[in-house]
Amino acid sequence: MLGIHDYVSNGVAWPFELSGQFIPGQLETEYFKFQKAAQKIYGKKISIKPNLLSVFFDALAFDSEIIKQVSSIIGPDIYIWSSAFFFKAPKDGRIVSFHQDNPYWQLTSNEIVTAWIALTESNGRSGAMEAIPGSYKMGLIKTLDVENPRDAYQQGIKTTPDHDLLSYKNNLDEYVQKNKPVTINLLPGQFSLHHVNTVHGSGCNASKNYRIGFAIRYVSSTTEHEMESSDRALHVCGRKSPYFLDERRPKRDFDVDAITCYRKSLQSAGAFGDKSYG
Ligand SMILES: O=C(O)CCC(=O)C(=O)O
Repeated sequence: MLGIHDYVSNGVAWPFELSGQFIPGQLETEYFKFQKAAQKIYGKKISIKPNLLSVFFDALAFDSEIIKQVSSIIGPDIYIWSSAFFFKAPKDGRIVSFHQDNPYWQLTSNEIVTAWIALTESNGRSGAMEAIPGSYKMGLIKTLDVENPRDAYQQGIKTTPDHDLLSYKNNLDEYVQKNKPVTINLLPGQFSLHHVNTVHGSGCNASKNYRIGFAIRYVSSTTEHEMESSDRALHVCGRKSPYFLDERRPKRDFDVDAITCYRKSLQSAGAFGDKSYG
């Protein structure tokens, strides 16, 4: 456990509790309900930006406890740049290799924090996220094995082995051997926070249960993408940015406006070419 007071030295903190409006046992059920509807409408599961299509996941992304913690880190002017489900089935051999986020995301600021919400229990056995405290202070430690991840995502390129949920190698094995990661144990309804340059990853799920996380990427209004002249993001609070075209909050699950907005958002940098994480 590393509290919010230690975030500045560690670049990672947990556990935090969602506000009382969510029943922890309901989160996993809502995930499967969402994916059943996605399967009907799109013919596949959806990983990226599900909060643009679902009233429940929209409410999670705007949870008052998360926004309180996020604004204490990046200030009052906030957008959601991206979000994703990270899904591991029981006895799932897939991993997320250790990495820093910004080599993949190519954003211009450091005012970027992820809230990772546990929809199920996440622990050492089920393939919880692990992170190296203090690693964010190193800046970018290594580059990726592709020159331009924005292009590579759009072309659907993957250079990692099949069992890695990430698409590209960040080559941090040596750093991880020298700097021990800590395990972020979370119960359903708890969340962790990590900085965009914190080294993190996760192992396989050796348990009999699902391990499902919903990761939301909050950025300050002054953040931009290095390669794009404009981008799409969802305004949360505070000052707006002329750089971001507005995404919209869904009024009902998969309603016509939400589906139209989602189609446009699949072209945004934070959609990673509609990548799947599970
Ligand atoms: O869910 C995981 O195992 C990894 C998540 C992750 O890499 C992230 O949220 O940045």
